[in-house]
Amino acid sequence: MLAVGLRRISRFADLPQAASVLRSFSGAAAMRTILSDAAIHWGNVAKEVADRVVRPLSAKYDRLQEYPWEIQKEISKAGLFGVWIPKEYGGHGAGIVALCRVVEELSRACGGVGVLFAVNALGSFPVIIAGTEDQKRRFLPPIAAGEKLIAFCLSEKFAGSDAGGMRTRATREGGEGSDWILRGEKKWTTNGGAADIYTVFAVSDPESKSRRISAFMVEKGMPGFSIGKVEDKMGIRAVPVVETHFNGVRCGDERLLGGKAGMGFIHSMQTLDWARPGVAAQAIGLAQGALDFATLYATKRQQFGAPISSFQMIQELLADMSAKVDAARWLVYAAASAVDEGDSNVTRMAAECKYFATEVAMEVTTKAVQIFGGYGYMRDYPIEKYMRDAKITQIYEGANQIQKLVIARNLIKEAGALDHLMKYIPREEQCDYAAEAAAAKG
Ligand code: COS
Repeated sequence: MLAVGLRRISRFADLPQAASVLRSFSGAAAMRTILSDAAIHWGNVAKEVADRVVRPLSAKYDRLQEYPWEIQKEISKAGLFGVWIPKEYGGHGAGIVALCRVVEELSRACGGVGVLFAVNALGSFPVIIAGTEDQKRRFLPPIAAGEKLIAFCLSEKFAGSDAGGMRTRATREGGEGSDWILRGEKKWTTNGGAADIYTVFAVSDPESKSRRISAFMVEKGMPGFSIGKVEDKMGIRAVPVVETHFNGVRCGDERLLGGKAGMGFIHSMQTLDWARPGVAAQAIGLAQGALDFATLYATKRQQFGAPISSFQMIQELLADMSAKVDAARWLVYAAASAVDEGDSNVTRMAAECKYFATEVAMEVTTKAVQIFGGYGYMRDYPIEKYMRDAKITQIYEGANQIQKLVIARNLIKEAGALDHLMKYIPREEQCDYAAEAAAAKG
């Protein structure tokens, strides 16, 4: 199934404008062969914005913990908010691999900005996946143009990994056919406050086992909607993470995602399948960014009369970091491509790349701090921020323990395809003398 994805991305083999950005990766030539034209183009645009605007402002917004509107405007001006949105709704229709390239390049300069961007994909995926035509026409074009930002409201204080355990309710209080009234609160709404649109999941049928949840499109300014606690975070400090409150928010059926109640949980899971490669891309951007600094620093830092890059223990660290970043990167592109192709094993691949790349990011950014030694621990050096930003990637959009559960569940589901191998596994038979004796006795 992965083969389908790889075939698709290799269609774009002839890429004259293949970019300077790719030169900075090992495997640049392979990337030119494998990535689509669009993915290369948008990755380059993102790299230019990241180097010109994001990197110089990264420490400032990390300290301030404020939304960096000056960066958002540049990302918007560059057309990046339209990358994943289909052309018919104002976007570039460049797909998930291109989205991942953008997230990777932004995150290489600042993990907070990487998610500030990527969270708009997370919020808008439910509309792309399941929205009615009217909802797509209404909500997607302003997001693609960077005029409106969107957030995704799934988690709650008591429903994190157990997303289905949410308590926010959507009730037709006036009976069948009346408007829905949303009551409840959501936790860890990334982009909350900055965003204009909120994709909100709520229990619409508490009696149902599998069709309990529906999604609603809520907008800033609607009566009953408010922002609660604004979190003070370890990392990704450029983007707000808040509690969102829904105290009697009235939604007509035109705000019910897809116009049909009960499909919300399934749509949230499909959304996460599409979005997890984006978190993984944030992770590889962070890992690559930290590796860039660690490599440079190792060649400049002198100890015992020589650059520390000449010491084998430092080389061992760098080699390990480099190999893992490359392995993670190709897995992310493969998973993103599987989403673009609608491959049937998308759920497993998305979880695998999210799990693997984010573990790599944590390891690589921690090792980068080690290479910087005492300086690496200090906030006026750029490296400790990578480690702080990396930590959240192991947690959000499904903790890595959940990713492993999803991987194993799906692997087991796919086991039927391996039945033809059964003939190579010896069949053991055990003599049952007791049964034989009983039968002989008659
Ligand atoms: N695509 C489509 N449908 C899916 C799906 C997917 N990837 N995963 C599950 N479903 C469907 C199932 O088929 C099932 O449908 P039916 O009821 O029609 O049979 C339904 O959803 C429930 O699935 P399941 O029984 O697997 O749900 P669980 O409650 O066991 O939860 C996990 C599954 C744990 C995987 C899910 O709750 C999860 O991903 N949690 C993490 C949430 C998360 O990532 N939060 C972060 C939010 S963004 S910051």
